Amino acid sequence: MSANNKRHVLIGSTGSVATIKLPLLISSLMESSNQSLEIQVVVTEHAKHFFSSLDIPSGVKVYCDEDEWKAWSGRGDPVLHIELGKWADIMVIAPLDANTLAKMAQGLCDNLLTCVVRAWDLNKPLLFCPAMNTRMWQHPITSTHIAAIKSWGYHEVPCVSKTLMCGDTGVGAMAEVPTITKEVLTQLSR
Ligand code: PCO
Repeated sequence: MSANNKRHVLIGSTGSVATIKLPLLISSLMESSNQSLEIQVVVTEHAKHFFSSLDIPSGVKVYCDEDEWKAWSGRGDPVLHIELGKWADIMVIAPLDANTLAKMAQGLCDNLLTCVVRAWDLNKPLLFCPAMNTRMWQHPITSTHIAAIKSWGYHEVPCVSKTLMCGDTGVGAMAEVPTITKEVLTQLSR
């Protein structure tokens, strides 16, 4: 917790079209908590396709891979993925796409977001909100990966069935923003 008693929420967003809801998720968390949260965001390079930084509130910093390298030039400099993990009281990955899910399940860490996750303190809650096309969701590797990351105590906010952005209808849509917000606040109150 920070000096101003605000809890620290780290949002991770990946390369699923559901990242269009990132600005909405931020405002929902701010409003539902009566502004009692500090929020920072880590995005993958592909996530950048789906939102505009103009839609992110000014107090919310959005980090990407480039920031990791800018922050470090020599011994003693902070390592961003470690600092963000220490800063956070909770992490929520919304949306979690099939690629980052697979990386997490295998322990891969080739970008800022997956490095934060690879160094995650398992005493702190980590929520993940899968989002992908139904055909990906239904492939058997998906449940194998989800079971692996749940076995470490990560909490799933399950995806829902609806007409997806590509026009297909079926399971694979990210949970609704109010559902995610409620889960974050519940986990923080534990
Ligand atoms: C479609 N893929 C997707 C990904 C998951 N979709 C969703 C929802 C959004 C709209 O409500 C985009 C959030 O459909 O999470 O649609 C084809 S690959």
